[in-house]
Amino acid sequence: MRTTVGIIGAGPAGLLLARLLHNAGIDSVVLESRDRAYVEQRQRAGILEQGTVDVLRAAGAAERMDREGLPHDGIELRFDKRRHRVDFPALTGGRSVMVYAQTEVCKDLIAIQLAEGGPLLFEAQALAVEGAETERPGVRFRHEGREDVLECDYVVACDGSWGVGRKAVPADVSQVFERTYPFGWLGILADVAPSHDELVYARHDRGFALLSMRPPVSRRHPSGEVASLPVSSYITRAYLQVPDATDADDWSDEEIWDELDRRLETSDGWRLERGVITSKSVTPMRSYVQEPMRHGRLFLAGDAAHIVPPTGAKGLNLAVGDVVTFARALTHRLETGSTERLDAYSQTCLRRVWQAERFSYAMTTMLHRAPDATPFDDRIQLARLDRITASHAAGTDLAEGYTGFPLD
Ligand code: RFL
Ligand code: PHB
Repeated sequence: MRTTVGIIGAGPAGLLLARLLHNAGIDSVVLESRDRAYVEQRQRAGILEQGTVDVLRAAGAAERMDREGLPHDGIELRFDKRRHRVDFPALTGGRSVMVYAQTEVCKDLIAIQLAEGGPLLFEAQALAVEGAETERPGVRFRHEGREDVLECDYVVACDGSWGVGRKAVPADVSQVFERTYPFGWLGILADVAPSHDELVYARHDRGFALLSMRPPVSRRHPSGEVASLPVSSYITRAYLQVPDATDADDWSDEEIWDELDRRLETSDGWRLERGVITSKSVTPMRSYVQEPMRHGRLFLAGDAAHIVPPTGAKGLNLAVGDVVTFARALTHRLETGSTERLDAYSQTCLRRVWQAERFSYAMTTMLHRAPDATPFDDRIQLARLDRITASHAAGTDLAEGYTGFPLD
């Protein structure tokens, strides 16, 4: 099997890359180890930055997002039972974000790819990247019980944090920067309308809590038409900071609601609506960057190269930035013969990656309570939050980081 760009992984990075290359007239093959249903149902991100929304629109993959996604113009910070709204457009000159789940982005991109794109093979597991330093790299993979090699001009590893792409970069040319946090997130989905019309990020002495939302699972009218959806039709997505290595089953539904109630409480009588919890899982928190993001003709993109803790809602958006950078660089190479932009890929991506790492780290440390936190640390967190409420400059810094750093 032979193609121009071999893509490992059909998460948001691999799927969007295939779409961008198709639009630029460049052929690719996507290898995905899981089946379609698994990829389409894996619960993850929920917030798209303005730049991600713009890229999906320009790629012709935003029709459903524009109908069903919820544009959000701000978030609420809660601490000391107080509420403070951060107004994104007012602070950033008109930028905002979109609530539209990663599952839906993937479903949309898969449908387009299967209808008009190049091959997308499910249950095709990449085993190794070969010849990254040569002109003819390849991906050895297993599909339908047989081993085969996908020969390519370029390989882009979009295979997430546990993939094989990153392992093909020799240890002596790569450097890893990493931080783990001594806590995780217990995430739930619940069949009840969100209790607030924007996301709520809460700092509490008992730990962090986040109130978010998702579109309802069934959204079609009998006519087949899809209506534009009011927030009241959405369901609740919420997270609680929990100790490292917590088992989701250690928490009963009632305990989860009680804890959300405590951490989200305000002094103005706001109420949290409860409902049936339909999903519960725990995610560890990690910051990770592997440099460089390119080795010969192998390029790393998305979670394959970097992880951020989810507090800043940056992971999916960074993945989008990487593949846009690669697609533009390869298009430039094919149009002009110059490898200048491909050569600069790692440096171009890493600048944005480190800004997102910084932002996610700052949000995480401002809002979570470390197990060894001292009263001094608590006061510093409150002072950081208070600064955001009191200073236009501090509010702008948060709003610019949240709505996203520019792609260029
Ligand atoms: P993915 O989505 O992990 O996709 C990688 C794909 O590669 C496949 N794969 C292989 N295929 C073939 N051969 C192999 N050997 C393979 N090994 C792996 C996998 O099956 C998979 O399909 O990586 P990608 O595309 O880089 O996308 C990254 C995002 O998924 C991730 O950064 C975000 O989900 C992070 N994230 C959030 N990001 C945001 O921008 N906004 C958010 O609000 C947000 N919230 C979150 C999050 C991540 C979370 N978790 C679960 C880590 C909330 C949570 C709870
Ligand atoms: C989500 O809705 O899953 C979500 C929202 C904001 C975050 C992280 C996750 O910062």
